[in-house]
Amino acid sequence: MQHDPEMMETPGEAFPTDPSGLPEATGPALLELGDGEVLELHVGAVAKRLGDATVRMLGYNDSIPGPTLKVAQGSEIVVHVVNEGDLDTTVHWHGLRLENRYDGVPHETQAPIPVGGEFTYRIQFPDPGLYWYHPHIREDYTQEMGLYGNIVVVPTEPDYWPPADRDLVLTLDDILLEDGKVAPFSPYETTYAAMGRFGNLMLIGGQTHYRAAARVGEVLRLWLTNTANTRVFNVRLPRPDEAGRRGQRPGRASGVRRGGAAGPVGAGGRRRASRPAGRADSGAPDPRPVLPAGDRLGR
Ligand SMILES: [Cu+2]
Repeated sequence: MQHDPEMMETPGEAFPTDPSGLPEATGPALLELGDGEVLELHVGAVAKRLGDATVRMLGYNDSIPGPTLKVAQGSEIVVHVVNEGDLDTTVHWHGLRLENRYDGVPHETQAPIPVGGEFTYRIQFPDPGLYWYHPHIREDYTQEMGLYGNIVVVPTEPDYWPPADRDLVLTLDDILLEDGKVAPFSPYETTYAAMGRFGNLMLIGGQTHYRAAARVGEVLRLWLTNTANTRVFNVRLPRPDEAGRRGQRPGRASGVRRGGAAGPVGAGGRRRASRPAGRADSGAPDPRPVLPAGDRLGR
């Protein structure tokens, strides 16, 4: 039977835009989930600061991106989703091999979760790597509004990944702001063909000015998920001397060599990052910021 869920399920004249009184969006928590554990995942509206604007967006558990899930290969978790978003939703588990009935395809593998409704997923992780989750109804709107999160599946085999001191698990996104608001979407139909539109503000891990610091010689492994619904990103790490010129804390990353050529991040084992080139004060000791341990994904 032919159906057009986009046309039938979205109520109202326009999606709400007022952020007042909403919880402020947080950054993603890193949730380590053991075999059989239950994750409560709540879809709801949040207030998010983007540059000078505070806009109404949607978050999983009030965060943008949603929580980063860290699980072991071969494990299985239960995800209980409660939908208090703006419209029907499902959660699709991007790239995961799982039971079809939990794949989050509306009408095909499950009924949409109405606003005020809930659904329980049973998610398996047979393969190691980086995956992500997002809605599968009106993702032109709901994904742009912040509904996406990363999943890292840690391999059973200890040497499956090259060694790294730390992992940074990030999302790359863009969002279109006009007059201090997220540019509107039609509540009746997918507004942009091919499920997307270009934004004018770039978001790394949900932040407009993401920064990370690393010690000289430390190997950082970057996990990047493009959650933009149409943009392809040209990713580059700032050279240490560039970071210094801008008055930022130097961000030295593995794979960044003098001259700005970026090698494969995290591949090929340890490599010394270059020191700032040609700085008059090069005799000064390198700052060695204390790094948070919370985002370590090591086995
Ligand atoms: Cu997907």
